[in-house]
Amino acid sequence: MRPATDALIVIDVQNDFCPGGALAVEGGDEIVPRINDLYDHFRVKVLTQDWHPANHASFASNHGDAPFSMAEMPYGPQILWPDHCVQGSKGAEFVPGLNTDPADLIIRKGFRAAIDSYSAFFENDQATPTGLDGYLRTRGVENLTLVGLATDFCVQYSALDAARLGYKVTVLEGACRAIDMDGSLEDARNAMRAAGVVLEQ
Ligand code: VGL
Ligand code: ZN
Repeated sequence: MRPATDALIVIDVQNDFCPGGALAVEGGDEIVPRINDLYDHFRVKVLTQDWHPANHASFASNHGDAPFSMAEMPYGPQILWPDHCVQGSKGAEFVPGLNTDPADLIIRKGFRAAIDSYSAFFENDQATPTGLDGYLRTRGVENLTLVGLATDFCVQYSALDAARLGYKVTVLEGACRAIDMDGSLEDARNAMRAAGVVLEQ
């Protein structure tokens, strides 16, 4: 059992990011048994849930554009996604096989229509906090182990923000799967390593 300074952060293991979902990540469902086992080793366990209103600005459908095209937002360039993880939908639910009972906290993100939120810590403007840092800090957490979906988007952004906030961060790649568009997985691995994030299997 890890000490209470160590937290497991499970990123967005939701139906829409698994095969058959609206923004399916190849093999996304394969990581579920490993995550269910990992809970036993951590005293502090947090799940995140991507949770968008139907009029969300990251949805291509709301711009009349094709999914996976780019848009310019006030906070910078943004990939336009297929509608996914709409609040209250089946796609936004956690994958049925994922044990959610051990979670101390479930934090939702991406609920503001005008701004996307990949990271568990900040929205994509890099400034609006989700509150997770305050939660972890007030519980005395210093070390984070990140798992979930997708390695090159929400896991990467969470890992980079966590490192910037001063946490020691490990990403268990074996318990993650990637979207991998245009080399985004390799870019994410390089950026995480450069930020001092430890990549383990
Ligand atoms: C994610 C794209 C859009 C993720 C969420 O969980 O990696 N990616 N929303
Ligand atoms: Zn999303």
